[in-house]
Amino acid sequence: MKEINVAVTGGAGQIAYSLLPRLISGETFGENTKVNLRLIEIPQVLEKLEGTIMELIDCGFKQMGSLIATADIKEGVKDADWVLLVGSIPRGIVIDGKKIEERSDLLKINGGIFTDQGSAIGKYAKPNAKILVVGNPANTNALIGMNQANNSSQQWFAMTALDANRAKAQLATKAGVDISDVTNMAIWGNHSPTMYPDPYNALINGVSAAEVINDKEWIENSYLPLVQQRGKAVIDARGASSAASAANAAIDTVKSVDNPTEKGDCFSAAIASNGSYGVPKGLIFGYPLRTNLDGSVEIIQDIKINEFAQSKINSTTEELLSEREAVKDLLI
Ligand code: NAX
Repeated sequence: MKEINVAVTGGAGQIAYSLLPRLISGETFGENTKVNLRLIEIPQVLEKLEGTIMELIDCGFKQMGSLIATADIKEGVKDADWVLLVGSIPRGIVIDGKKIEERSDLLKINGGIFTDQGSAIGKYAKPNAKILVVGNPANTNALIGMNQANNSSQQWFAMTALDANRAKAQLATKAGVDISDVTNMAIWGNHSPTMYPDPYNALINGVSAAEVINDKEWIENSYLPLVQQRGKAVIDARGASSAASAANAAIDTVKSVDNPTEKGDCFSAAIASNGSYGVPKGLIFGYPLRTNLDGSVEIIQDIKINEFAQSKINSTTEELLSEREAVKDLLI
């Protein structure tokens, strides 16, 4: 059996609870790959993490390799092939007597975490490691981590696959088709309410979804908020943020990066911009991506951007630029 090392931060959190069994069940990395898990948590939570580990052992998956629980990021990411950065500090937490409500404060606090994690990944993870940031604010956390890692042979992603799955589901429901009939769904920009889920280039059975639905008012005024606010709707209903669907999206992303993309389709994740579509270089920006047969991941070019799409792409770019400005002290 082939072996890989997978490091996950936030191992005792609710997303990890759904994610970890699926990483070692053969589903994500294949039946013939043994997965060595390195679970990284803050020291106060290591005891709780033991409970999750007991359950992982009790699942009895034959693809489960070694299991390490640690609060030491260097030990956790050593020789990692994949690093899933799920852990972060949530909005609303009280630190030094102050309730953290502002996005700018959240950016700085989590930014501090991602400087140490990024630098450890750059030094100790494998040279070809792939890193997926789930913890919010995901794009800017990835920007900080990638910057600190300063290792161009590694590849950083921020997760927008949950947004893409939500965007496909809403189109399928509206058009009365199966979700598998919806392809080519791109999420442009930030994993935040400014993201742009693209209904014009998404396809329903090979035809533009916007054309199939043929309701411009719904597409431009109802569809976007439905997708953009779906996370909040889940919190309102469940009293907790999306966990099973977030874990599923992380697995979708790993599989999309590790396997060639079907012809005519794309997958969604945020990666460092190379200037494509006029987005400033280096911003971690959600793009339609493709994995090639040689394993390289590229931004799909020549997608038609109409005026409506361009205005949305401009707004989400502005937001990412202001986030970058807010954390500029953490960038090297
Ligand atoms: P939880 O609060 O259940 O778990 C987070 C865990 O991270 C906790 O156990 C905490 O102890 C740990 N942690 C905090 N700082 C850490 C550090 N420095 N090193 C290691 N572990 C650390 O949150 P959960 O619901 O699992 O969500 C995790 C993150 O995913 C949040 O930031 C959340 O906002 C984000 N999400 C991102 C999504 C995306 O699409 N990109 C969607 C789902 C989710 O909202």
